[in-house]
Amino acid sequence: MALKGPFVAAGLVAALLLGFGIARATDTTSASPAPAPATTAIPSHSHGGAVTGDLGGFSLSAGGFTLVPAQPLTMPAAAQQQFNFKIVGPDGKPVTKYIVNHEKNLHFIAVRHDLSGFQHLHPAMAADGTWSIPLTLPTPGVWRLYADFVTLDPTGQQLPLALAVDATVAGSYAPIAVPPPSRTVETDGFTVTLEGTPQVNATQPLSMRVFANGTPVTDLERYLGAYGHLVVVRDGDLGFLHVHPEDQLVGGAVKFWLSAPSPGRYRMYFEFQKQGTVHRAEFTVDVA
Ligand SMILES: [Cu+2]
Repeated sequence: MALKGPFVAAGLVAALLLGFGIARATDTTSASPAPAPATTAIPSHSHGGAVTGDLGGFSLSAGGFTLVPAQPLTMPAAAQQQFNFKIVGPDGKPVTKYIVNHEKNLHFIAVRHDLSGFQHLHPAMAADGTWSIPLTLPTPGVWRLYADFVTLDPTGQQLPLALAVDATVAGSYAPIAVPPPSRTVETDGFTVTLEGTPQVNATQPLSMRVFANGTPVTDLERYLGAYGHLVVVRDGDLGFLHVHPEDQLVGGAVKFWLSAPSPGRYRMYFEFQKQGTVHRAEFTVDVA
């Protein structure tokens, strides 16, 4: 496929073809995901791997665009501070034109380097292109801060990007081992199960089911336009991808389509909403 090996959501196929102009070559080894419904907004899915053909979130710059923090990258633990930054474009000017992607112009995600912490936030942009978010990093350690957005390249093509910067929180760092792989996760009184096994360079279904008291939850709500959001971070280099499921629930499950860029261990942060509250289930997945 044109996007070599990134995790890609099936709904992406149509969005990519229509929205990003990237053809998807035949992948004979993979299942054929159904095209996204025509009602899907374009582009409705971002994914950090679109530009390089692999995971994103490795560097301050990609595709001619650079994340420029406005303050030092050392922060106190558990203290809220305003985190400001700009995205500077190939013309040297702050970007102010973004394409709405899942109801937001920019998604801001923080992950501690040992993958033990996760936050998904939505900064506000001032007219001059300065993004601002009240940020509290709760524990010492190095945190990767991802800015996930879609903008326009100099030719006017939509360009999805995941730029990243590391911030250090002072204090005694106690790394937490990544939990072993499990197909069942308990969170906030829900049980979330994972079905499917990602493969390298072969698109496979990956479904999440949410249960409460052993009963399937049938009234999941859309959060930012989707029944689920999946942020995938690779253990070892924190390579990043933010993917979205099929537009509708499939047999009650939130169904993603994924292709792994490499063997290895991944942490998958699955967000879903019920009764107005967003919950998160975190899975460790080993790809052979
Ligand atoms: Cu999302």
